[in-house]
Amino acid sequence: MNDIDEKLRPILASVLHRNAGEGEFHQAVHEVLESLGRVVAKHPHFLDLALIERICEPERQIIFRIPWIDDRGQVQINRGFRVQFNSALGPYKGGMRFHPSVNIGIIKFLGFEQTFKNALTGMPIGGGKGGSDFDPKGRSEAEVMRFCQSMMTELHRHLGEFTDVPAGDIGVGGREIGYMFGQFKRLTNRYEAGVITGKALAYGGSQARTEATGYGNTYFVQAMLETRGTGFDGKRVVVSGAGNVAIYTIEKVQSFGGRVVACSDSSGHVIDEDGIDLALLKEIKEGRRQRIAEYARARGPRVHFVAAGRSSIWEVPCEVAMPSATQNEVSGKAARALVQNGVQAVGEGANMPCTPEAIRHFREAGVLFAPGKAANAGGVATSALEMQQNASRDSWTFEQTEARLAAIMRSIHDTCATTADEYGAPGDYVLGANIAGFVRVAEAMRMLGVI
Ligand code: NDP
Ligand code: 2IT
Repeated sequence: MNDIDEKLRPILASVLHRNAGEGEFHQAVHEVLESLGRVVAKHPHFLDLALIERICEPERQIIFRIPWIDDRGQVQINRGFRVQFNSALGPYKGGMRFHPSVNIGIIKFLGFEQTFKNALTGMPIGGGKGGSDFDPKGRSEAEVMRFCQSMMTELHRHLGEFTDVPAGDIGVGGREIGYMFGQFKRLTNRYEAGVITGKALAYGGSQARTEATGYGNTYFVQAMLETRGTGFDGKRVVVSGAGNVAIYTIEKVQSFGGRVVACSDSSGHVIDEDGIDLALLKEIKEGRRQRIAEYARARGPRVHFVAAGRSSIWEVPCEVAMPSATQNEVSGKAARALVQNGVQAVGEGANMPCTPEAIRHFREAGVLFAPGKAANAGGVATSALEMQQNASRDSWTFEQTEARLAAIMRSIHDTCATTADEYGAPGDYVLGANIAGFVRVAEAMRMLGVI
């Protein structure tokens, strides 16, 4: 608690007490409150009206049963969640995660982060998150469809283009979004395209939404590197994960001249000194839905597969690290290895992938560090562009949409940098992102009264 301003300590104590056992949520709140001491010192009115207490309390939390029948005729039960965190700036907006680790604390941390992230985009979207402990791995197409339909049978009553707009996250991609939208449309008898984003182009999706999170993180890191007179060209890069965010990070880094030498999934990582063959990775991961060892097998003896638990992907030397798998995947030990190997910049593609200890190491070593709520905001920003296209029954070209994404990422970078300067911590993107996101949400909440 010593790193928190004393006026904010009772707020954190109350969050810890009222959300017992929700470690990831505690971690996310702690990190934001650590930054807010400088805000309340300069602008004490943010302590009024319980603004900070209210921002830490979700507006609504929905937990429900999802029954479905598997291919053997057995009834399966999963738990569904939607945390509608904050709607001061617009309808709740944020993805759905399907992963066996999902619980209320994880969805709450993601919804909390989303609120500040969405504020940083400058777009009219509030924060929310949802998901289920359903594990899509090894499930047939028909099982995934039945599960998505059962989930939406309950969830649809809480959604709407002006109420709450889900999208994808871990375990939820174009296929799942299609099944969820199909069931929403059937239950409501409305073609309300703006109720969900990440749709395929065939039925109201946006160009560049699939690429947006990975591309956006790459734009953000490029902007950080430029502040030190450098860029991706010729740099060794490690990207963890091999899902949506990782794949399109690798694509953009390669187009900027970087060499991505390693990526991973939960079973381990591969090291490819010639640079990841992206067409092959896409075929294995997006097409065949296979494990990452298959990439090493297909590439031949020059590529190594290292099973999870043997050694960490973060021990592979690199100049830029872009963690794009899941929360707390970069430990203090991993950060020390990265720093020892000369890492210059870290861009969080995933949500909260670096532990507080890891962030401390990067900060002390002067490593450029982009926090997820700023660096991975390109995905949700492009979701907001998808909502905009749906509302005006329009669709833009890839080039137009990507140009908007690039401008948004530049603007988020500059907002974080200037906010950090203004609050006496130049180069501290964590502080800049937390403060700029908080101020935008808190100002709107103040104007809307005590609700
Ligand atoms: P995907 O499901 O497409 O890919 C996730 C990748 O991370 C897979 O390679 C997966 O491996 C790995 N992974 C997931 N959980 C774990 C775990 N517990 N341990 C080790 N590896 C794991 O998800 P996304 O790419 O969409 O999401 C990745 C991260 O980016 C998440 O933190 C998400 O919240 C964040 N994010 C996503 C956005 C989006 O638009 N999709 C936007 C902003 C942030 P395996 O297949 O073996 O499980
Ligand atoms: O964490 C995230 O920002 C996402 N999973 C994307 C959310 C969205 O609504 O596009």
